[in-house]
Amino acid sequence: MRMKSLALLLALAGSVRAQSYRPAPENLAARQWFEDNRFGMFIHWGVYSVLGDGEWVMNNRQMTVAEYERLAPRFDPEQFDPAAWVALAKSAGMRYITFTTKHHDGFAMWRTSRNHWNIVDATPYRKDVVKMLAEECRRQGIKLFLYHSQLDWHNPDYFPLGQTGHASDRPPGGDFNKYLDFMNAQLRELLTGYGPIAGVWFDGMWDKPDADWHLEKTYSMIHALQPAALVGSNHHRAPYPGEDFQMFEKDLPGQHTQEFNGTSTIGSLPLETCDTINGAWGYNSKDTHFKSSRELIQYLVRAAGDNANFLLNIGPKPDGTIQPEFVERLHAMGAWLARNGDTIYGTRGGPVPPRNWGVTTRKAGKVYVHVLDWPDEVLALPRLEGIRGARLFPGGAKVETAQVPGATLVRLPAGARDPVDTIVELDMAE
Ligand code: FHN
Repeated sequence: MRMKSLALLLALAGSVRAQSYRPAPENLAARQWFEDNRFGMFIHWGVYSVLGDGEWVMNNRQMTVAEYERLAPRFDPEQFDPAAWVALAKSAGMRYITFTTKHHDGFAMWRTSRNHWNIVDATPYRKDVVKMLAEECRRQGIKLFLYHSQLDWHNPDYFPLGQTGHASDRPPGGDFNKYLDFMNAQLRELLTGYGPIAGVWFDGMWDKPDADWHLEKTYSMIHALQPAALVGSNHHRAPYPGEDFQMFEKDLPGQHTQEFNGTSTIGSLPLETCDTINGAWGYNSKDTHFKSSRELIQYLVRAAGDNANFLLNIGPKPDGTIQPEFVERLHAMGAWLARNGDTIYGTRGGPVPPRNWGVTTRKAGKVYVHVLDWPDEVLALPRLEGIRGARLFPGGAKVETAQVPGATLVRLPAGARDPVDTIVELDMAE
């Protein structure tokens, strides 16, 4: 009886701690940095890349653990060049990288001491990819977030199973709390052995949404080890205590075009949305449905107008190279940002809520009107007070504005039309 009440007290203490989570000053500063920098590179890469059929291949082809493990000896990314990857992200105007340390297949892309299902012990490559990437990110001054799957199709203690991974042929009867200890131990390795980590991007809790994940234990461990690291989880729900940012997948915040976003609601934390260049996260050799550079730039702009970051994915090939269709689009985005980045970096969404024709972004003394789908020549905005001047960005040609009851009218010069984004810069009284 006394043991029971002690356990209850400890559990309560845990949940009170999580409920009363107060982010450290360096965490608050990191949140601001995150919002100011707006654009990141998502990287899905692992043993699944060998089959060129996406990161869900183990589940989709109903492979057992034993069958899937045979991929590891074939994963030998001899052409992996972390300097080139980081340089590519930078050339696209990206300010951070979010790398899949472990996806749903449970495979660790670093030298873990917790099992042999990792890149150093199970592949001919034998190098710690997370370490190589972390060092290069530091060298080139870009921040590194760690994607980490809570869902695990490989670990026998991930039991009872959730909604996926049923063909893996693991013996029934694992101990889920033991799995969580394993997961926390792996996270501890990542947060203590790889220098400053900008954040942890969790995914997979949706597989067992009603299980007790003991989030407070995992989250408080991360905050204690690296107070500035931002914790976020792609659980498709409103944020839980202990989280520092909120992400949306293949949807702008608040949109519900994807089934899994059906119930997601926007909280008060910094926001991020992620998407793919073709339709795949992990390398898919057959998917040639590439979005155009225009579409990708416009998505970045719409995200900024929604006050959210854009995390754009690449799925490198198993040999470590990145396909030219991705490189070409990233360079185009970088070229656009080199000209127009002032209207994206360091801004917040608004003051006009997103519209079909486009969005607005703002920073001290400025509002940027991004016209993505050219309406009539005269654009009617909800009335904005304090406009001191208006011009095209960049370039400076004057733009006429007029105040009428309830609206601000902006006349877009016909010759100024930009098929990607016509930007009008408004000088505002501060
Ligand atoms: O199942 C994953 C998927 O493979 C990918 O990692 C994306 C990225 O946001 N998230 C999951 C689905 O919600």
